[in-house]
Amino acid sequence: MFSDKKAFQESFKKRLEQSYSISFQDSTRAQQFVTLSNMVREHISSEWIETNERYRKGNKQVYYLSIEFLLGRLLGQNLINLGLYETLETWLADLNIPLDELEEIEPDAALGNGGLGRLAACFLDSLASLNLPGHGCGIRYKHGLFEQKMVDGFQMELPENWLRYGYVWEVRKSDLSVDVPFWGSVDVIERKEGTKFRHVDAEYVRAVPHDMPVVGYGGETINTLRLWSAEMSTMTPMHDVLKYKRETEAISEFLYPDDSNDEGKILRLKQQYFLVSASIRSILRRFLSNGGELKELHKHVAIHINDTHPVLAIPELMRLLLDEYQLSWDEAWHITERTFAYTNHTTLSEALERWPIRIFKPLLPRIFMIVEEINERFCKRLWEEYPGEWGRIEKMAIVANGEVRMAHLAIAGSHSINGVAWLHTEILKNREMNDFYQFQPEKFNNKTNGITHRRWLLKANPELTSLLTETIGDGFQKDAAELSKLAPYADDSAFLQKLWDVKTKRKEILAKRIFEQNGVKVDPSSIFDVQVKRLHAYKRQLLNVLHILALYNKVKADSSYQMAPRTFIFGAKASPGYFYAKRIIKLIHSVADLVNNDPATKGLITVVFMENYRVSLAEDIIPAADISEQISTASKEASGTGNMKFMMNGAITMGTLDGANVEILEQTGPDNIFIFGLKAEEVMSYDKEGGYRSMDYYHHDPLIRRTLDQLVDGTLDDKGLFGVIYDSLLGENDQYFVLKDFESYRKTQEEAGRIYAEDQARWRKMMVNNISGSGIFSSDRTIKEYAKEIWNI
Ligand code: 26Y
Repeated sequence: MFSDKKAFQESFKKRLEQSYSISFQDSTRAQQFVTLSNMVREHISSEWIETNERYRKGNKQVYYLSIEFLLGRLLGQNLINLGLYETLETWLADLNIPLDELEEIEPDAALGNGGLGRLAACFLDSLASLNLPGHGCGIRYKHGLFEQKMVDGFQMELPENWLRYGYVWEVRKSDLSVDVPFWGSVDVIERKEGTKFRHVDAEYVRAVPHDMPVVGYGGETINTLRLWSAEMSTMTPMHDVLKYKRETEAISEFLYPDDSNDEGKILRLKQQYFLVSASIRSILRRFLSNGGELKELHKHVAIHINDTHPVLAIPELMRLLLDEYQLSWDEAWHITERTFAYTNHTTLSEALERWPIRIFKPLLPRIFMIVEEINERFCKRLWEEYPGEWGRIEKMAIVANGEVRMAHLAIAGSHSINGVAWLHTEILKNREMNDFYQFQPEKFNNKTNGITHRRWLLKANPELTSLLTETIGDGFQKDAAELSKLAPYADDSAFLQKLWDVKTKRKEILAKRIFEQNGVKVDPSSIFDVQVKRLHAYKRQLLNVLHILALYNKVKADSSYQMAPRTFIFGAKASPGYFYAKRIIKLIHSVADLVNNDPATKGLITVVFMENYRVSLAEDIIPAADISEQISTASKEASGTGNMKFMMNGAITMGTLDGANVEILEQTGPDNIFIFGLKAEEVMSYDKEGGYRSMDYYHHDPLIRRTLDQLVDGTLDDKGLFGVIYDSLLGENDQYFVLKDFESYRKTQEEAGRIYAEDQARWRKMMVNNISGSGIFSSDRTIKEYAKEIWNI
């Protein structure tokens, strides 16, 4: 289909006309997009079948269970991975169809919030590209992450609707549906062979799989992402059918609905069990139909749980092995513990999941029984290890104080527990999970995150990709480690100039988009200083915006103050119920209004907030960045992955020694990164011992004082909107050390600006050293480590 230009063009036109009963001349870009995508999907179908056949022959399979997959758009990436992009671009151009316009039609598949979901998507790409048998299991939310609309500087959330025109990349497989039980009770039957359990009066929800192809680089391997959709089951007798329909379909309606009340909590827990019950049963079905022996399951199947959200997979597998396949507890546990591995993505206590028993038990009665049994046996082992140490055992228990602790269940039921960056894993081992580490140190390991260079370099930045290819050959496209070949070019002025031209080109493209979206003119020769990520207090967008305000004050107070012109670019969604985060978004807008409209700073400082940050927007922003803001309070960001994407695109990190920044520094060396602020040890020591008084910084630093006063003195608004922010810094002692790190940040920013303006040769060299050192952050490296050290594939 894609081997001959004439044949392709004919077939494309014909299919277009047949599908839409419209002449080719009159067809829309959307119709062209759908037609092309369908052709691509059909093109890969034989490889998809072959991949599955290959897997049937007995090699070990990995299943990556995740409540989020933040895929973004697929057409362009699939074409790149199939090696068809450039060909089709020219063939379509012949028909007067710009391929990039077709790509723009595709809605982002935004089935995720941020880092954790995007990591899952990068991992799928790496698994397929390394020809490894790894598949995703997730939920087909009808509405992905909300769309952010800015109204007067306030975030509004609109429902996202990625399925509105149908979705070209999925295949519905109704015949592989599974019925998932909720509520009801458990019947205990005593038999000679032992006790048996059965669900009684359960309400069933039908899980219908929708399979998506995951196209590996080179097109040899097409893995599967199976997303489950919730529908009415024919196993549930009809009572109040409307209510049943509503409650059933609600399960796959939205990504993470509000969980601030019990009703929302039940829905979240339903989603989690729905995902794992359907996935585990489909995994077992496939394993058994290929002639697998259950007692050998762990030798043929590895199941990875992405944070604790899918942790009920552990008791669900136990349930199936015990109740449906009549294994003994010890046999079942032996298999289960060897099958599962768990990744932790955060140390923030508010993100550690705990479910009240009063919610858990009635919804999942049999699962609760099993969790209690797991807990009892776990505590008994602890008792043998630590006789008499009640306090320790209670701290480590899985069920305690009326709650089920999901992280403890994950640790008990997995053979591997990993953090996502060196520092994060150290903190898990030595603090957050220290009791468990002491008990079973061999389970703990680190797997530093990565990103797929196929999306974040080849796809997002074709200009840089071409330049690299002409400079070091195309080997890096397959193997990102070859980016290190660029190192010698750090002193090659001809190359440095070309690199600069590429960056400028990408800044011009972004500037155009900013003008279209925000109506703000930004200067591509200014420093593009970028912070894009979810909005959260610990990520400290506040430090960034206060620094901008302070800089503005400095320029206003001293007209001789020299600075390189800067454009500060933000992108961030705040969780709908997170009031403080939303107020910071408003603050960014208010500062932008003040600064962008003051003739005194015109052309020097520009502030832009780009609405609706998402994967496809990131692909435009990241290649254009000069500075990458990674300024979380040390010890709070598990890894970060945006930091890696920026580095690979030649932006210089402005960061704390947090998450993977520590390892980025290791790669670049201290001369190619801007590090500032408290170290993790210092933060943790303040957290524990106290000794920090934010008020002192207000009193002793006139610039801080002047800047903070503006939050409440009417400079930015006259309705007291920013009192909460002012109070968090001074009244509540600045939990995230914004003021403590302020001066260090300001100085480091000044240094960055100075180098950019006065020592451009040095800056360009830094860019090269970042790109050449970024290969290790390819998710291919990460996935190889998982494959070898955790999954044993
Ligand atoms: C349970 C609920 C409150 C919850 C919802 C979403 C808890 C956690 C999350 C998402 C967490 C997340 O995205 N964590 C990020 O994971 C990335 C991939 O490992 C890390 O790079 C990043 O530092 C971390 O914040």
